[in-house]
Amino acid sequence: MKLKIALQKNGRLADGSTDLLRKCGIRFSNGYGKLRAEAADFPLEIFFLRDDDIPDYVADGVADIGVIGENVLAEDPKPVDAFEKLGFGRCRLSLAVPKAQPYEDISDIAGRRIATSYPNILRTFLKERNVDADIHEISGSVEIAPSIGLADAVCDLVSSGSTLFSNGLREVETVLQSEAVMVARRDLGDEQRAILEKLLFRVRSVKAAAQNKYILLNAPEAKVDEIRRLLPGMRSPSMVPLAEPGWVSLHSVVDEADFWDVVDSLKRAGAEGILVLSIDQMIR
Ligand code: PRT
Ligand code: ZN
Repeated sequence: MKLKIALQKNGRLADGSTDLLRKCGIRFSNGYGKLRAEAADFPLEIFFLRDDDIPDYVADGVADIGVIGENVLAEDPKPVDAFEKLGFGRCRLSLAVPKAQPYEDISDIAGRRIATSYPNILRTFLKERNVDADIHEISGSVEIAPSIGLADAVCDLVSSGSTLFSNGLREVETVLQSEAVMVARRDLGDEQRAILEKLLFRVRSVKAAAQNKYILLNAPEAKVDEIRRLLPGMRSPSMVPLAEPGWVSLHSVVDEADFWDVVDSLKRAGAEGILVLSIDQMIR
């Protein structure tokens, strides 16, 4: 018995998805043009598909689980369970208008033509704000619609913002935040569920590791109490005596989000020789 997972073949979620499996210790080959692979050391069969097709494949049970952008499901809901955010493929669906066009608030969009590939999400967003606008659904290159006279505004996915910027557009509203999410079919059998639990345990260890750094530092014994208070650690920091009398080395784990602040306070408290390392997996 194998668990079948559907991943995007090419595109913005492809590398994140295969990297995640590899960090989970799952090896497989996904050479050019390959549509199917079997993992060498985990009961997993991998399908490489277009992202838009993945929700249907999972809903129909052709695949048991899949990785897609939350935006895809929000636009076109399917009977699948989205159960685990994966921390990559982050983007937002935003409204943008030409730079020179005045914009105070959403009421300025009323009566305008908005080009988008996300008509359902946009319609709901506008309705909730009692704004009536003309939604033009187009399937690609949404950002050029205003400059060719097709629309007065766009509603499109944004990550760095450089596409909007180079098309003379400015972001004025965030309609939806999105990231890659794992989805599953609703009628998974017990055996598949057991494999999924095993996979999820690894996925969560990889995610936790990405959110943390391993930190090592040297400190005079007299400063240890003060420095310990700055280091949360999983339980408490490890402490190893240095060859030089009166000095110790402290090891701990810090949150990736504020490790620069922690490093600054550690230096002020007398820490020296600070090393910060990435963590591959973190088992809680
Ligand atoms: O062939 P297939 O159908 O599988 O791929 P696709 O072309 O439909 O999808 P793809 O690979 O473009 O996007 C897949 C998923 O990646 C999306 O559904 C989102 O969940 C996620 N994602 C994350 C993004 C972006 N970031 C993103 N930046 N999807 C699209 N973009 C577009 C954006 O609209 C802009 O046009 O990328 C362009 C560059 O963005 P900036 O802001 O960095 O300039
Ligand atoms: Zn697609």
